[in-house]
Amino acid sequence: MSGGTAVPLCRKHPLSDLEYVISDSQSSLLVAGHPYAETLESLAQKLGLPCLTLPPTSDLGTSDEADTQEKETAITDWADRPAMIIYTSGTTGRPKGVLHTHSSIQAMVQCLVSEWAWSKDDIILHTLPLHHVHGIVNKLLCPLWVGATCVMVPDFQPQKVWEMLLSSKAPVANVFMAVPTIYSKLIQYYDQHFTQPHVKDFVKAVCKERIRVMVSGSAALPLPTLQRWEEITGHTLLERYGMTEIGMALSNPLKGPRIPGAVGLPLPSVEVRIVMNNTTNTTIVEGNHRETQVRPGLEGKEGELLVRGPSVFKEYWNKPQETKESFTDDGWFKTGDTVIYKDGAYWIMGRTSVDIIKSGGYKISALEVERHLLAHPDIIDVAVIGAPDAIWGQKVTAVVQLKKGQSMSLPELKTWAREHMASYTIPTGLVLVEEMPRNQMGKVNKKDLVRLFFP
Ligand code: MLC
Ligand code: AMP
Repeated sequence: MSGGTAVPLCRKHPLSDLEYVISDSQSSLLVAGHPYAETLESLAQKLGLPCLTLPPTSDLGTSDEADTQEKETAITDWADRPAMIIYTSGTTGRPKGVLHTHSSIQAMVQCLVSEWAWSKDDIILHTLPLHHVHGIVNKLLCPLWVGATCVMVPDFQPQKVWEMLLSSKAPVANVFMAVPTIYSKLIQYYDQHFTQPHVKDFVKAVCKERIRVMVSGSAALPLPTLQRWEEITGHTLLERYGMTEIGMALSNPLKGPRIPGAVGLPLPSVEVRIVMNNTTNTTIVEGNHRETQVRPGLEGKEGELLVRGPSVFKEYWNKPQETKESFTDDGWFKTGDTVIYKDGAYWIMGRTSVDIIKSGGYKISALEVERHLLAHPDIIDVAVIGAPDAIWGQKVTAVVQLKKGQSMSLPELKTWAREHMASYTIPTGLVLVEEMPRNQMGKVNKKDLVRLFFP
């Protein structure tokens, strides 16, 4: 309402990443939640910015004290004003700020509120970070829009989440959304701790009775996870597909059959195209919420997904060139995801670029990780790849060539990296090579590296 633009920060980012986001977004004020006051105040001082520290939650006034009278806002052109910038990693350069307007956020929210039938009686258990669309739009703004309740669980721990899902103490959650890694970790915990038949029956009965929908997204949901979750809870996870730049685009239905492994159809007001990779001229499929047209002879053929619609972002903050390059001349956003359309639904086949890694639902730029690792005094060459991983989707793995006579273990690398990198970007796999494998052109082929080291 004040006309400002919100830039959510990540609690797990090291100071250098926070500083980058604050500076790049040209933020003029820092707002620090109580536990982060010390960190942000010193950063604010360094950057010459004011910092507003919020009191501990327990000291906040109740709603009775607040001014609850509805006021008409004087701003009439709010719809196209900037509302929020979310930082996302790309294939090149440092993370980019994705600028959403009030109207693109409103489009995302209203679409999901109606498609997934949010109501004020809903209670969602919120276990995701707030600096990404999944956590801030799908799990926070949607429920707040309808007056539903969010139970915030800032640090995901499987035991805690199970306790909260199964407890009969109010507030009792009836909606759950997460990335596939969270479901895998909940399954792992279940298999280790809920071994008695009567406990298993209890878990299934409670989940079936209380929970109205469980959603998975942000990364591919492995079939074994979907199947095991169904056995444990009686819920077929509703898988959907989205992206920071476009909000949610494709979704299995709330009611009606959900196709395992597929991400359903375009949400209302979302238009999609599948075009031949590397050329946006040949359209394989064109579709929207209601209909799909497949070019004869190209059924089931892979291509890049393009998206158009009111929830698409406005621009990459201060990056007109990147913004231009990410759209086709006729205004379609190029997602960089390879998809197919078959059996009446869309299927995500992977990223077009090997330099984007998805681990735990986080998008990580391999080049950004390489940039950090190359600063290590003993590393002379490095290629970062995403190794397949059943729980994390992909595992950030560094293929490293060390200076002659040097040695390095994974724990040593992790300890060094902790100071410079966000925890979720630090490699969890290390492969030491005498010499970086290169093809005849002298290039590192990352697809070959994955095949070589993780056959
Ligand atoms: C990481 N770790 C691994 C690993 N990868 N350990 C073993 N094997 C692997 N392959 C370890 C790291 O070493 C580190 O350990 C820790 O995990 C840090 O990662 P983390 O992600 O912070 O871990 P954790 O606290 O366990 O949380 C797991 C998680 C979290 C799944 C809850 O990753 C998470 O919240 N993910 C959601 C991301 C998200 O919201 N994405 C949405 C993007 S929006 P240590 O020892 O340092 O702790 C979007 C659009 C859309 O995509 O469609 O929604
Ligand atoms: P982000 O840029 O962090 O918003 O991540 C968006 C990316 O996550 C997409 O471009 C996809 O690559 C991936 N993604 C999101 N949902 C799914 C899904 N259901 N299946 C496969 N990949 C997904």
